[in-house]
Amino acid sequence: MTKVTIENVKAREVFDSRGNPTVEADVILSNGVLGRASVPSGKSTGDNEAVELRDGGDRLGGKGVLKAVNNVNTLINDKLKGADPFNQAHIDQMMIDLDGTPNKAKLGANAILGVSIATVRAAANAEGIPVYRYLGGVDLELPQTFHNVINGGEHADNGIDMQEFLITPIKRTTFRDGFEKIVNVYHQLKKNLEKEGYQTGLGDEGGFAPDLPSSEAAIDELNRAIKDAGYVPGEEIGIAFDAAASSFAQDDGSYLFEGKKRSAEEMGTYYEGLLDKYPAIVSMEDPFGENDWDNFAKFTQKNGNRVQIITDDNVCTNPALFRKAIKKGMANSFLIKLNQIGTVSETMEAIRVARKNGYTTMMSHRSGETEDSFLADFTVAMHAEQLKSGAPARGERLAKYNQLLRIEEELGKESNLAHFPNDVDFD
Ligand code: 2PG
Ligand code: MG
Repeated sequence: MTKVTIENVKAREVFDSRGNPTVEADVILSNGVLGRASVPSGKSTGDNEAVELRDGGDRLGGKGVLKAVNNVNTLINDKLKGADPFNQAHIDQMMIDLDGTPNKAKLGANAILGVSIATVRAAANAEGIPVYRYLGGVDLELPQTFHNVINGGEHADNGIDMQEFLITPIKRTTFRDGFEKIVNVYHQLKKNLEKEGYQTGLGDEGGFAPDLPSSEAAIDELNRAIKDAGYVPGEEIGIAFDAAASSFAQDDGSYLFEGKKRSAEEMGTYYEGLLDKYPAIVSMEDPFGENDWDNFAKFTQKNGNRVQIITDDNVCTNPALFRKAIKKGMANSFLIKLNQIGTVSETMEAIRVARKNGYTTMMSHRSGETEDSFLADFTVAMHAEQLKSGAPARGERLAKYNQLLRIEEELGKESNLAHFPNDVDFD
């Protein structure tokens, strides 16, 4: 049998869910098999994220990605031609070396990630197996999903300072069963907001974007919608939030939150008040800004045994920063975003570092997404216990959840339910 190799790598500019340009990459193998992938884009981005290469200038508000596309079509194509598509680590390393910068600034992480994922797809297609099976092998399970149903912060034009208010199924018999419960709460929430006279337009991640008076009011709405839909908060449906505190952190180390300047200590007390008042809160993300490692660590020491505390902006899916956070005792869970680091292999390394050190992981979409459902397959393949991919609304969010429904059907009895964070004993 002749060896299958990469024949051609090419890219084009397509558009994401916010109407911004992004990279779509194709990897074509010598046997004619195609792998295709498109790249998401964040808004509340951490300083240490790999570089998303944009054209600048006048066209499309400077957000064009033709430079990144050109890098795929020339430099990356020249390098990968003839390479083995089944050696993902080698493919990714060749692109990292070709780029030569610590943060993928030369070729663009958007160019590199597009090709990295498209290579996985081409290899899986060539083997005639689904991506989740190609990367994950056997004994697979569906993740616990977290759904951002009220959008605030940089993801919505309302006055809510925190970015995401999420609900998650705790008790469920299957993935579908849990997802149906979330859909019921989502519709109940809309009814409640309408009754109270709030707008029910959607934010970037498919959640509602009502102009509520405070973040606590948003958590209150979730609690009420869960109950009104007939479920017990904290038992059947849990609550989570992503404060994305970097977006209201000030240069002097304080936080401008809900119209008041507050110290990190005051923010800590505020969060503890929320945890006391709403026992349904099972997980919180980025309660402190990305330069506030000490206060983040202090808060974790005090509260890490009663709630999952995720860090996203501080560590940016970077294995080196994960190690630093672990040493410092910051957070007990890591958010995982492929485009923060820029290759499939490095993302897998980050997940390994987290697991070896007893941190949980939550896979994540970006606020700017495409119809690409790779994240669903990747989450199952990584045996990832948790995934957040937005509300059960808007096509680019549903692309992931609908793919999980298909995967559950394909796995049948093989799929177990994931461990829930509140089953984890942090002591
Ligand atoms: C986050 C993400 C995803 P963005 O902060 O966790 O929800 O937002 O993609 O805008 O960085
Ligand atoms: Mg975040």
